[in-house]
Amino acid sequence: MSVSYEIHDGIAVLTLANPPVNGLGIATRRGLVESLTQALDDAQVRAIVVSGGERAFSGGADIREFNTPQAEQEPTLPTVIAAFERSSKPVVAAINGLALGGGLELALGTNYRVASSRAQIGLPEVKLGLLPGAGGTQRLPRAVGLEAATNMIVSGTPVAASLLAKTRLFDRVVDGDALEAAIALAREVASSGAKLPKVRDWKIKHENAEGFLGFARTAVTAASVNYPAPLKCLDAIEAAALKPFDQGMQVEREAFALLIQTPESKALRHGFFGERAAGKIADIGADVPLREIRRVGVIGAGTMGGGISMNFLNAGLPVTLLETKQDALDRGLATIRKNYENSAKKGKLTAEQVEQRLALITPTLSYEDLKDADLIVEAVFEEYSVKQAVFTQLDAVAKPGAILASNTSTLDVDRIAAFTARPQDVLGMHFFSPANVMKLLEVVRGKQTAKDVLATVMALAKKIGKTAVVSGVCDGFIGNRMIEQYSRQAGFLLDEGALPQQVDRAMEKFGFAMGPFRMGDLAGNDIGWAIRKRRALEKPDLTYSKTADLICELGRYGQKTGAGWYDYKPGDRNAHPSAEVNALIEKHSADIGLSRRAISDEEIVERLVYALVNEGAHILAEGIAAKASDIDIVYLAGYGFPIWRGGPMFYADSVGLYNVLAAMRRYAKGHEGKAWEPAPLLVQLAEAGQSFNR
Ligand code: T1G
Repeated sequence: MSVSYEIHDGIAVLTLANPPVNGLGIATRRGLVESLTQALDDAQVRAIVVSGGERAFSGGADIREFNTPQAEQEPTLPTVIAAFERSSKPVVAAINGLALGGGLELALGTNYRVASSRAQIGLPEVKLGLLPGAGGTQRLPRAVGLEAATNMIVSGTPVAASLLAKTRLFDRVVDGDALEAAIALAREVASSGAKLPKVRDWKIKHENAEGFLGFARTAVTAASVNYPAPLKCLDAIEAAALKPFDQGMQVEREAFALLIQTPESKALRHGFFGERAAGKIADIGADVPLREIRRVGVIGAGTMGGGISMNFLNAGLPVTLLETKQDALDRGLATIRKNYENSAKKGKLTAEQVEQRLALITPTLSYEDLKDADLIVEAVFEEYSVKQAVFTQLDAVAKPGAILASNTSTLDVDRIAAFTARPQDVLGMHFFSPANVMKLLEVVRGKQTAKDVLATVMALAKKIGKTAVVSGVCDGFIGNRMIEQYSRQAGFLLDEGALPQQVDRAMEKFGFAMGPFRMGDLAGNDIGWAIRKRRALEKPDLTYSKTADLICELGRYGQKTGAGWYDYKPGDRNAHPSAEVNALIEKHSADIGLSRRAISDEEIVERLVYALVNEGAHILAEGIAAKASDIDIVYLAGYGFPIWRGGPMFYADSVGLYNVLAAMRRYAKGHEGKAWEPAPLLVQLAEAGQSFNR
């Protein structure tokens, strides 16, 4: 039953019951209309209350239905809302928890609204590449005013009901449960005989609507270059301000029909569900008990250890921070303090909160102080000998059942686990620098990692605000293993005729936050240099452009040395093309007998992105990633892949795997063509006309 029906002394209470968020799928929409009809036909019913229960009024339309026949199946949401709006009996919405998207639109179709003060109120459709498609763009401006509605709709950011208490949107805003107050209001209005208010009849009062909308359009145009939805939101809001209601509804309906078919919206919805699906592990059900994490130990107070510690401190978890030397420990603590004080300067934290978080740290030089920790994360030097020393000591002092995690980004977690007598308690937690900022966390599942250990860390990741993706054990896990192929192609393109600024510009135009060479200069080119040296011993046939080594031999490690692929000026982080590096690249092409050629941006983008896709296909086939959307989430959350393109695997699906494979086969005939050996899974799917994200 998706809508329950009860009578409380003449007041019909319709309660949405479609957990977890009362999504307004077809069954719920039908249930609403049937319950409304029942209440209208029941002579003893004097007024009607629509409730969602305590947790959520409604999280909106059921996004899973979009681009399927159910989404258009009557009663559609506009039909449901129109039915409530023409009700002959007063209808009061009781809003607890949240009213988002279609949920808020449903409430806007009732006569009265009562909200709990902390309820989250919003129209987040724009974050899915859509606009409110059930009257939200027409009713919300009438209820909260043109400017507030424009901000809410174009940003998609919800606000607490208490902030809207003085607007016409709510007739009552109460602390605690809104249902009782809604039933009381229903009794009042039932006996008042007053004309039933309808939001659609209200006027939008603004002294200069056209001026405001013109200003908003300029701002939104600049901010939404790759996203069609925000400007469509403005078109509909403008119609609300300047046209009769029904004409405005038509503008909204046409815009919605267009946006729901856009690749951007499909990509954003893929990201929405992909992020949630990443937390679901096929062989670990909700019945797996979680270990309690009350106290965390972090080993290493360097950049990573400090950032990792802050994640737990921010979630209120005490951290015992261990270093080997007092000065290193002091430096680490000072850096954590500086980071928090910077946040306080930006108003993100109060001075008191800074002290509260710092007070949760127990600095120490002794492993003994880790004996009560429920989880210990090491962020020490990337050498097996160092890891072995750490895990041997942890094995001796950590309490039974403590989870032992390595922040390693390249080493074998199974080999690390074997340094202990408790491999079932060991896994990888690969944070990305800066660890207190980057959302992505690769959770590396060792062969012997226990199910409850993995489930506990995945739940903890959500608690500390990370987007966690499970990776199997391989060199580079998911993200770095793929970025290595991406970087190889970037280097080959330099040998063949491109320059760093052209490659970066092409990739940033495609939508990457930062091209490969600017990224190298930021992260430090010496990191890749060290990996290539190691790789040369392990995989001598894995070729790279020598240019990256040549600039490192010149000490051009990047921003940290004032020069890398680009030149930098003191105090200026802007990357300036370097005549010296460009000359070195051009000379190198000659040295290897390559005559440079003009390379199109399209080729640059195809080669770098398809290099990711091909390695992703291997990762998928090997089971390192359980599903293609996990790979997409790694790239959306951790590598600056453009959100509106849905991630490398989703993007390849949207191009068509047939076309991806054809392009790869073209590149296989060129310089270093053996790098384009297609992954068998890619070939198999392309030939079957299938996609990665089934
Ligand atoms: N449709 C379908 N499933 C949804 C959903 C939705 N609207 N919202 C959440 N879920 C699923 C989610 O995938 C997860 O599933 C579970 O519910 C719990 O979600 C016509 C067109 C509501 C703030 O954009 O922001 O209305 O993984 O893990 O952290 O104008 O979900 O358990 O299988 O996120 O407590 C507009 C989207 C829709 C809100 C709750 N509404 N949802 O957060 O739980 S379009 C939205 C959220 C629309 C109309 C338009 C959050 C939440 P599973 P969760 P949470």
